[in-house]
Amino acid sequence: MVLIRRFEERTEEQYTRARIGGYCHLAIGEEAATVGAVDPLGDHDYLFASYRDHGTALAVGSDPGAVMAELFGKAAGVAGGYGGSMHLLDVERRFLGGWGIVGGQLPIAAGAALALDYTGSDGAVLCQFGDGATNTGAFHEALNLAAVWNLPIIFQITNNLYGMGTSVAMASGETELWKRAAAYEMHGERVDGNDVLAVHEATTRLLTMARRDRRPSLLETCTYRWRGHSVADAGKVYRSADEIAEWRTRDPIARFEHQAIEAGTLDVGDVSELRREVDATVTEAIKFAAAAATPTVANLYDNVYGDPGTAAQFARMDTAGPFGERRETRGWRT
Ligand SMILES: Cc1ncc(C[n+]2csc(CCOP(=O)(O)OP(=O)(O)O)c2C)c(N)n1
Ligand SMILES: [Mg+2]
Repeated sequence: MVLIRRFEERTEEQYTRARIGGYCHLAIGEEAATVGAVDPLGDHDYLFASYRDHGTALAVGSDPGAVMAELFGKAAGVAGGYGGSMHLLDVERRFLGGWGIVGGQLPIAAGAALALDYTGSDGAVLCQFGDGATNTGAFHEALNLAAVWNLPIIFQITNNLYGMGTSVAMASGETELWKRAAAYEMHGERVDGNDVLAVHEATTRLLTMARRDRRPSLLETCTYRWRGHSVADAGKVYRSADEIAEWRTRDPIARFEHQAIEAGTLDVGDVSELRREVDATVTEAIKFAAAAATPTVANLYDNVYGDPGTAAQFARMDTAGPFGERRETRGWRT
């Protein structure tokens, strides 16, 4: 959680230095909802996330340097520099993305769960998404399929109370989002998403339900994003300063730090040492990303088309004209 927090703070700073292009969504304040759910995953389980995915990649163990390099659009990034902030990926760790379309990952995650079932794997799928995604058709289609096919999947709503600038109260007929599971006779529950131990306990239990009992579930983790929706939004127009201040008093990291010190698992010295290590790791990640090479245009269509013939066709493409080969375009006009 400390790594995610520091990584996000430094990412914000790097964005303002124009080292990161495109969209950039920070998850400061949501660390416990991410870590508490990702940590219980085992060697055969798969993970999906929304575009607010930096913390998810770090939680699954992706190299911070490769994650930062992806944000910088560099070839050494986790998606070769092709994906950027919203499309982080670590297939080796079974993290199948970062998805930019709201709700887009849900049917794909259900498909992955079907594949696990079909191949007789004992793995399960954890699919994370925002409260806004629960009002898309894909949410209902995916939950319905998961229910009728008994798929081994946990649908995790990271309820941070807002879509871009629209509150859950304004957008949802039922604001207790976990109750939507009832429409599919699926197990649903809500936990405090700023309590890492509560999220961990619920996810561990629901993973067992998915793997052993072949029962899908809907887990709502309630949290708050401290920053705006993206770096282009200050996040202060549609919510009050009091609300933001109130949620900041429920800092998930400070809370766990307190719990761990009380329990004698950590002492104050351990915490400062951890923070020092994390600072160094993130500084190193930025240095690595800044020095890394950019991808070449010639490789732009690698990994896009399965047919090697298509890739060869694009390799011959005139870079000045986006659609079609130079030879063909000239022939067209005469
Ligand atoms: C299908 C679709 N519609 C609209 C958008 C634009 N959009 C990007 S993020 C977002 C809000 C989503 O909110 P939520 O699911 O709560 O996730 P959060 O940003 O809070 O993590 C919207 C509407 C999109 N990316 N995809
Ligand atoms: Mg939201």
